[in-house]
Amino acid sequence: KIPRVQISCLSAREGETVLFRARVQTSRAQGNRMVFLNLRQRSDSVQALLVVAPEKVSKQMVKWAASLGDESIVLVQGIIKKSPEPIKSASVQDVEVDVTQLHLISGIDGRLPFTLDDAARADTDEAPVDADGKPQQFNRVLLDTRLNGRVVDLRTPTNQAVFKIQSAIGDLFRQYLSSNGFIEIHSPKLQGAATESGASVFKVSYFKGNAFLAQSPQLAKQMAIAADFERVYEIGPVFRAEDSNTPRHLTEFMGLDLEMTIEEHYHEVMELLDALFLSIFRGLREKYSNEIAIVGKQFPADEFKWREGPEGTLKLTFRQAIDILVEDGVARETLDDINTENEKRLGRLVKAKYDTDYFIIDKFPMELRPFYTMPDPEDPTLSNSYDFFMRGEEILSGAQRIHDPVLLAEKMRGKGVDPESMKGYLDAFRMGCAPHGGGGIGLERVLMLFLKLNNIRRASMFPRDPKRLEP
Ligand code: ATP
Ligand code: AMO
Repeated sequence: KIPRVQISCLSAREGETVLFRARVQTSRAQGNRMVFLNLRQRSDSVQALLVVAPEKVSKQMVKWAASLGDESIVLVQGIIKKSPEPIKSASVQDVEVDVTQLHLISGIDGRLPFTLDDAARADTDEAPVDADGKPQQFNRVLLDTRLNGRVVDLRTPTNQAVFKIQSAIGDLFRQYLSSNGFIEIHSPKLQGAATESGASVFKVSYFKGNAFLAQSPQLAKQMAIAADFERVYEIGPVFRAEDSNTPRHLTEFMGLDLEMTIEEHYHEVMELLDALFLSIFRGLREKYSNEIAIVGKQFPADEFKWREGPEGTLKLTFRQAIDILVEDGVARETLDDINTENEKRLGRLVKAKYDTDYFIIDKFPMELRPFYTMPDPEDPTLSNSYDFFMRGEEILSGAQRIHDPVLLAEKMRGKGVDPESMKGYLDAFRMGCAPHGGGGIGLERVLMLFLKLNNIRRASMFPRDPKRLEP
């Protein structure tokens, strides 16, 4: 029986006859007796050739192989031979396949939206030049075109690596939390009312009435604490009906949320979230350096930096952050809140001064935070809340929560929320609930900023934004 193998293992198979399935990246005829095929499995490829030979490969077969559409899938049987020339690329095998049989498994119906070669270049790339410095035929593929033909775009080595890293972030999140006593929960995405003050909701019809898509698992994760689960997390979709056409907003994103009880101080939660991020960053650096390097070729980025060791992660209070901006010339009167532009500016200032792409801002003014946020007992204009940043953009928002139902109802009214409309949630606290806090992370933001992809759509396999519901 002929062994079925992976292209990535072909180098070790010299002299053997093997069988494998692959995509035809390109096929190129040389005369009418020979055809070169470039075969690919995900990010690995190998050169194969078909040569007319008695009782093996017919002339018709060579002609047919030369006509195979790029990206069709074939089953190949062949003998592994030493490559005639040394191969430079790590993803290209340094052997050649002498094809003895070829079967079409899945053909191409119509035209590809763009070639994989074109998609493998940055959308901003200049046309590549050949050995004589002459610009080569090259079509720049814009982001929108890529997203329309997303399935083909996702086949590039860069995107294969991006989504391996996305999966790794979820794995590392889960591993860290489950080894620290958290359990995973699954909260409903269909809701009778809003779940997050501030963000707008999508309304869907629900039998004879309406329902809303959850804007965060906020209420459910707090109620799980009231139900004595003590440490919970969720990885699930979050829906935001905000008409934000920016490089960092989606209308549906993947939320990595957690909630936990507090023993003495809300900084227990902040410290745990910080340790969680460090374990994600370390895990990526240790196990995914190849993938990070592949992405870096298409999206050049300075390596993501964070602080290790005794000094630890940089933690600023909101006031200190404002002072840094004021010192740099931003007018204090404009700094009631830190807008996106100032957020990025702060990121650059922090990087220059502290050499880190990752930091925390603590103690936000109460008026900037949702109703469920715990005021600072020492200064009620401030709150026990924090945001985390990567490369000067927010990736996490979190806080200690109010667990006293009277104060909670008062804060709801203050933000224009009718406590009656959230009775089930308020009741959870009327029946006793331990002090607690948590945070919510946007998975696509972490991925985008770690790899510096510059647009959140590149960090989502099939992104949803105000203008896109397809594919
Ligand atoms: P959070 O919801 O916790 O604040 P976020 O990062 O999504 O997280 P938003 O308040 O939605 O924050 O927006 C943050 C920044 O993004 C704001 O400073 C706002 O000016 C900017 N922003 C939001 N929507 C748009 C938009 N459509 N165009 C330009 N900027 C926007
Ligand atoms: P917040 O609304 O700040 O907080 O959301 C938490 C994190 O989710 C990400 N995020 C987004 N990602 C993509 N597109 C969007 N439109 C978008 N909006 C937010 C960001 C943000 O930091 N309930 C609180 C969390 C908590 O307190 O536990 C909440 O939802 O990375």
